[in-house]
Amino acid sequence: MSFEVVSVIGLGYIGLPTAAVFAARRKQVIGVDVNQHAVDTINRGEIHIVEPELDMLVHAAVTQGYLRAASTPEPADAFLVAVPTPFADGYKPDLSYIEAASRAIAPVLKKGDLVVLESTSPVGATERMAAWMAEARPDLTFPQQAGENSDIRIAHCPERVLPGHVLRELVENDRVIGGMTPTCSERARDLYQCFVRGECILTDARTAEMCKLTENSFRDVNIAFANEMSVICDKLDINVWELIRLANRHPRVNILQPGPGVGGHCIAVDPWFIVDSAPEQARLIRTARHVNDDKPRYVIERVERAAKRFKEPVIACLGLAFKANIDDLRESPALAITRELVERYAGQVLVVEPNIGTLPAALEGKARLCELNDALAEADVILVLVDHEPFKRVDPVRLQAKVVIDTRGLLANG
Ligand code: SAJ
Repeated sequence: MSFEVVSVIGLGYIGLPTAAVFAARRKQVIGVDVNQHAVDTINRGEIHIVEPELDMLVHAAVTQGYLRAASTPEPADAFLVAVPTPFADGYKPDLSYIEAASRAIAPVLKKGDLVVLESTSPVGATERMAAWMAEARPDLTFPQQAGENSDIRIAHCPERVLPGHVLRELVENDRVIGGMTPTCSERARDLYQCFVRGECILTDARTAEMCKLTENSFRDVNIAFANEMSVICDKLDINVWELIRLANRHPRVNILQPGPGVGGHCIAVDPWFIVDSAPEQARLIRTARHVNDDKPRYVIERVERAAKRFKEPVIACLGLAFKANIDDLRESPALAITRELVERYAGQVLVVEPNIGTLPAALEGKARLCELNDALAEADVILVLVDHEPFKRVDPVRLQAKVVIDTRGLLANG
């Protein structure tokens, strides 16, 4: 049975591009979001998030009649759940969005439907999603009750796309698909193969959940290693960037880059889901989180030490985004550091962020958003927080009389 109508629940950074890609393959797509503003924006053929080329794709999908947004679920042949999974107090995973989505989908489910959880989730979340739906629909059977004969097929297929490259990676990346039964996996593969050019690899739901958490934890642990090396090198007066370049000449060494901390909504969150599931065993993963979370404090202390030599130091923060060449400030260590600095150096902080037009509310009236040239001319301390392209072209002559604290190895890279 083919999938004529596909519904995507949650139209954020993952759900909207996924909905648009299905629509581009001429599926009838119903996008569902509780945010009425997002629904209205999409139905006008516009978008409410920033991702290269997404605006054109959504505009085409809506005007050609393949994509439509709604605020409550409607019947479909496949449902993809792409809602947030943040952590609550004590780094506990918060599954309330998945629960709400499951209960909202349940009334429109019919025999033969497929439900796929795409949200990054702790191990066991797919089974819980199935349980919530089964509770609401005792007239249908689910894999936990009827195995291969179930009316509803359920799988986990975590997204793995890199913000800024979502549309290319959605199509090209391999997908790990974990069904609650082998038939569930195969149904989900049939769905994804309509746009995925990478390989679709089948496994079970728990392994697929853990696979996504493992990928992001692997990256977090490796960034923590780089961050720890940078602190050790500062103490021993060694240029960490040169050190890493040299060590990476070894054929089996590939150290990542230190920075001001780890931002975004994935790498700094997902490892906690493993820690929560296995608190006694996940020692390295927990420590890596602490090492990375501690880096902003370390950067602030360095700035304070450097600023002491000036009576009224002017500090230029280069970059606010959570990584290079994007405008996304969410969970950004650069923003957290700048916020802290404006509290300590009121009226003396300049911000250069080429990807935004106005300062975020937390900095409004407390710092001045300015051009790179002006900041370089006025500041005593230059603090590089993000490796945006324009910062790489700064003439070293302009930095000669300045104190430079370069958390990304752009200017001090030598
Ligand atoms: N960072 C460093 N040093 C590095 C690499 C990154 O400090 O060498 C920092 C970045 O500056 C940023 C943070 O880490 O603050 C995260 O950036 P990122 O580029 O590593 O990852 P995200 O959060 O944009 O996307 C990740 C990706 N996961 C992996 O690469 C394993 C992406 O494929 C996932 O789909 C995404 O998380 C997600 O949604 O889970």
